[in-house]
Amino acid sequence: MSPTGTGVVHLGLGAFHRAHQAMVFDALLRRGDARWGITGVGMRQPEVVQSLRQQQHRYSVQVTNADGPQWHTVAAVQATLMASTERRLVIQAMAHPDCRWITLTVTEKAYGAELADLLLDAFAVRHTHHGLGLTVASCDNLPGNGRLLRQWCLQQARARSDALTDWVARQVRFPNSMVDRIVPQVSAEGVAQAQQALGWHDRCALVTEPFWEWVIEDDFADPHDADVLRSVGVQVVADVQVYEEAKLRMLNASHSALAAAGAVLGMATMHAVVAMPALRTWAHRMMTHDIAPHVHRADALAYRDALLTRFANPGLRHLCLQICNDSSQKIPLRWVPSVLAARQRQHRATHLAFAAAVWMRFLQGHCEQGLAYLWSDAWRERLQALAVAHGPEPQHCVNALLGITDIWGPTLATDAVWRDSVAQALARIQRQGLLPALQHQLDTTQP
Ligand code: CS2
Repeated sequence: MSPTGTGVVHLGLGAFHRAHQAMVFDALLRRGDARWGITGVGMRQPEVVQSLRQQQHRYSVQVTNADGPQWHTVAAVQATLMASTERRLVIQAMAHPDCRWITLTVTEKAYGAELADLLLDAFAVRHTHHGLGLTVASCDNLPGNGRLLRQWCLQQARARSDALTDWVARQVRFPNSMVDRIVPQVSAEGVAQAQQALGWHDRCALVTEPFWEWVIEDDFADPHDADVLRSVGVQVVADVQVYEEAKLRMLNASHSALAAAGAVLGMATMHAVVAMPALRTWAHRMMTHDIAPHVHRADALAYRDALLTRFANPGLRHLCLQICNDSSQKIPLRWVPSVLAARQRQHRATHLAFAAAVWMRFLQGHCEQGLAYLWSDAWRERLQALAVAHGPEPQHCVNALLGITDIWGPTLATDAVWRDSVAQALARIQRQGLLPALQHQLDTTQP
């Protein structure tokens, strides 16, 4: 199959893309608009690309809710490539005149010169061969994701030539966007359910929730795309900042806090964690008192309630350890802005301080029953070594870990109120266990 000639090239072929944007583009293709077929590019893990190729790129998505599952077969992915071994073909696909959109879900940590260089190799071919502009939509959980990617691309372009820099600045649009849908990694259980329901062995079968949201800035190479996307439920808006801020600081922040607590308690899934009243109440109060007052989304409290209901979806089996992956990259975006906003107003942010303490306990790498767990994070070894070395001395542990300015920024390590709140919470967690420490926290804070 030709790897070129699809309207969309997507970088980062994880579960999220396949149960989110790929389904949006699938809806457009079903209406007969052939421009939205996808060449899906795996960035690192070849397994998903190999599996998709074996099943002619079709896969099923189970949308699970209280009334039982609904099954969808997605046919939008029409070709696949591996960036690590087929770079030339990836560039060819992105440079092809039929390619109108590049979408990205490459995770927070991938934003940098290497990613920009890959895009620029394709932009350079476009610039010299046909000059057709395109839309590059970053869909990663980063504030100002499109703007950030544009900055990286322009910076790398300047090192190449003024003409290319001008072309990128004029012809490539980088809308900011906020994407939301809970999509756990493929699991053996999901694959077995698909086999039972659909009668074929779909090794790429996914499970997701009914809710999905894609809010994207109205800034496209082809301005008609705004109405096309709206027609299938995408929200095209002048400014995504309010949505993206609430999503990162409420959904992702409470997700990370609950997931770390779940791991420490030896619980596997998010659904089990929010089924525990104390943990649910903690997340509720964290959002009510420490986060919502500093976000600009008008319906922040209704949003909070909807999030807790979504986390409780029993069909999702979203693993706590999956959410704990890359926490060193996530915390600066998910927790720190709320802590800073709260501290600026002399608010203690006790529930976020408790979250920071839970994360420090999480870093020790074993649950309260003594079983070791593993998670992936470029800084895991360094963080775990610090957490273990200072384990018996909570105050030292907090000083060492809060001192990492790449995570917490320059001011929090010297904020005595914040530091003491975290240290007190960590000391209590270590002395009494997480749930008794949390109960104490709930008994001594405002409902
Ligand atoms: C989660 C997100 O894994 C994580 O860190 O918080 O993937 C979350 O499920 C999505 O952002 C929901 O849209």
